[in-house]
Amino acid sequence: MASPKFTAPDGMPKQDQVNEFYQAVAEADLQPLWVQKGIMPKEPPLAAVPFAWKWKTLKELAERSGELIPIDRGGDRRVLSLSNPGLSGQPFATPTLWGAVQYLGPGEVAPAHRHTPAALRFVIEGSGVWTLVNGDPVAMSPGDLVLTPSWSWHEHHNPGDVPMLWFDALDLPLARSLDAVFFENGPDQMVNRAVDPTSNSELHFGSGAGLVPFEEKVTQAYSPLFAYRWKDTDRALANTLRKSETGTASLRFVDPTRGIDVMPTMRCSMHRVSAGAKTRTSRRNGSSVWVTFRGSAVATIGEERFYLDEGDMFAVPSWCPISIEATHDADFFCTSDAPVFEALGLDRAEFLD
Ligand code: 1HN
Repeated sequence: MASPKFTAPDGMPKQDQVNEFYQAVAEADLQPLWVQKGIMPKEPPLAAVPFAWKWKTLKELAERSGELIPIDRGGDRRVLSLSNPGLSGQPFATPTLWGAVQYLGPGEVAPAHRHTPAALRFVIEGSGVWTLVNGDPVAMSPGDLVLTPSWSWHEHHNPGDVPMLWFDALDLPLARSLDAVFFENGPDQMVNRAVDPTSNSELHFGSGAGLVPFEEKVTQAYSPLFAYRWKDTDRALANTLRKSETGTASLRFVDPTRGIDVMPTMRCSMHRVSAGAKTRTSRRNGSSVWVTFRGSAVATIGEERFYLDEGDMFAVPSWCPISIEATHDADFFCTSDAPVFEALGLDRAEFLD
């Protein structure tokens, strides 16, 4: 039936009226829902693929970048990003997470800047580096998790005589898809001070054993503790494993004052799998990036099997089943976008075995 306001020219065939209608809709920058395909798929259509990057390659290329590429203003960091082959050449490990290996040579400094995408480091190799987070010097050693939350000033210093290599993760792809990326350079004048390896953040919030400052209220969106030390993580994993019947232990890094994720966009966790043990097969929506910190294992992600050795990194896309079977006692660092899904009420997870 014709609408009261639009009368088709006398005798115009129906099909011509329909064609004219579609043309008018397009000219008005509108699109009818009924012709659109795939707008409400049964399950998320995935672009990112399960993928692993070998440490041998990451390390070799990071070292070569150290010899060939200076750290200058502009680039600011010597970083090789994990580029998921399913993401059309974008420098992202998953649709929401940036993952990378960063190399800082002896005597080098990565200059101060800040950005709204939140970042974290998980140290793989080296010693003697410290990073200045909002003026607080935080020492870095293998196995440590170090946070540089959204909009915090940060610069990295390597006054020692060995290079350091670490894993970087940022919520950059997420922030970018929200049009939320801002960036600012800091002063070129570097803070040059002898570093007490214990940051103020650790003195206040990192004593452990459930103790936090008596009256200090934390109101920011991220953890006031900027460093989670390997010796604490290792001890907590060992304690958990002692009472585990599965040969596996999984721990989450949290804000010590509130028990919530360390940052609002990235969950951080550490997983220990004893030689011969296997995790359950599970999946969740949202994606994650993993670092094999110690040992070796076979990970089954979706249909693919990945043979993992120390330093190998891998990406788990949304809704992809994953299980890990250790060939030697293995430890994994993992970061995911789970807090975002939970905050939005979009989280879904299940076990498949
Ligand atoms: C960044 O600031 C760092 O501060 C590392 O170490 C990786 C990737 C994209 C944008 C900024 C860092 C980064 C980054």
